Amino acid sequence: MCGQPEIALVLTLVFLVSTTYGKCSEFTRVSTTQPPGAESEKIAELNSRLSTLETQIQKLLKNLNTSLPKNCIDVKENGNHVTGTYVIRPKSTPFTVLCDMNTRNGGWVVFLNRFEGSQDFYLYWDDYKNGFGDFGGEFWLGLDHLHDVTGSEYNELLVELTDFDNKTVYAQYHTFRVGNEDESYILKLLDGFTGEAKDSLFYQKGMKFSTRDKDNDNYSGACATEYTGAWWYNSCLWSNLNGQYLRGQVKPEFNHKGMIWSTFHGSTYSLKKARMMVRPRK
Ligand SMILES: *[C@@H]1O[C@H](CO)[C@@H](O)[C@H](O)[C@H]1NC(C)=O
Ligand SMILES: *[C@@H]1O[C@H](CO)[C@@H](O)[C@H](O)[C@H]1NC(C)=O
Ligand SMILES: *[C@@H]1O[C@H](CO)[C@@H](O)[C@H](O)[C@H]1NC(C)=O
Ligand SMILES: [Ca+2]
Repeated sequence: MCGQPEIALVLTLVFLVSTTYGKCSEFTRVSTTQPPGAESEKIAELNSRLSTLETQIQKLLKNLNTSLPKNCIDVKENGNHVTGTYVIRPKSTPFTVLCDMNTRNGGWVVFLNRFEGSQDFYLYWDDYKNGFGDFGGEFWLGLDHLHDVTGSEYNELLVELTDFDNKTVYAQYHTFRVGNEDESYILKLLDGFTGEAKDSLFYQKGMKFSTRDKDNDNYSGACATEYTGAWWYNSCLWSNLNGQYLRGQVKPEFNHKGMIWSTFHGSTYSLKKARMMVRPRK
């Protein structure tokens, strides 16, 4: 990671400061027999050395702050071409993301990854807000982070879907933005569709996010509990990529409850893999 030399420097400085403090207390202990003038001179000198160190630490911390990449395109432009986890800082607080550096020229922040069904996705508002799972397996990055990434810069969205014949199709959107928690992470912007998966998301555009414990949909019942997922439900869905992992064709009673994208195999086929990812658009 690019910040490590700076961290080492900061730690060295912190060590220097603490040893200086150490000397200072030692000095106070042994100095009682010395003339009072010499003592205050030495203290003044130590104080000025301390404030120099403080200034240097501040400067280094600031550099560390501003040198963090804002997104996975920045990470890539810093010379990292390997898919993996990186620390980004799109807004004020840094956090770790998985950057896909291979798909369609790379630079994607992956916010949903499912491929084998080991992670439970029928979870609650706080889980979807904060994220769950792990970057080495299946995960949801979290809506706060998704808002941090897409809330101010214009981002494009890539949805990658794979069926049980290992056929992969894409849905790509030129513009994608999710609101903040006060806006219930509304699917604010969604435009410029292309892709052979066809568009199963536009019906969810403009909708707030709903989970099994928070009904923000446009339906008299609760879509999230009726269709066992968490999504930008309208009344209710053409897609449900956080639905149950049901492995291919399902019985009629599981209609719309699987990990579905209606325009690719319909609402009774639960897909094998799904990924959703964003990057700043050019
Ligand atoms: C680093 O950034 C954080 C978040 O913006 C801020 O709170 C902190 O004061 C910054 N630190 C420095 C040394 O600038
Ligand atoms: C799909 O890919 C997996 C992993 O490469 C393989 O084990 C499986 O046999 C493939 N399935 C089909 C239907 O080709
Ligand atoms: C919500 O439902 C009402 C009534 O069916 C409809 O008029 C409205 O357009 C819907 N809202 C959205 C965002 O689709
Ligand atoms: Ca409702």
